[in-house]
Amino acid sequence: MFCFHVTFSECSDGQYACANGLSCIREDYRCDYISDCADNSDEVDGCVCDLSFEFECIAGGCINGTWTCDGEEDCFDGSDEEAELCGYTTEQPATDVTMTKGN
Ligand SMILES: [Ca+2]
Ligand SMILES: [Ca+2]
Repeated sequence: MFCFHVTFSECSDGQYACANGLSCIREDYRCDYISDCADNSDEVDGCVCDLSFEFECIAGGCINGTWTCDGEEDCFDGSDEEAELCGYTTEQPATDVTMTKGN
């Protein structure tokens, strides 16, 4: 028996109701590193990171530990690419590198 506090009345058994109440996703889509709810609640609610190989995003949610500082924001809040975490210099964003050659 499912006894969740489901606010989205049309979610069926085996589905997870996103915290914003706007959508239902498959239960097994929770904590799979991919944000399926618009509010990312499926990656935060009840997800427990195994820090031996996962990184816990500041806003919640887990990603593969090897995904930190790889130039792509994998956390919903982008905290896996925080300059402080990765040691980037703030003056030189990694995404906007200009190739300047002397004439
Ligand atoms: Ca997901
Ligand atoms: Ca990343």
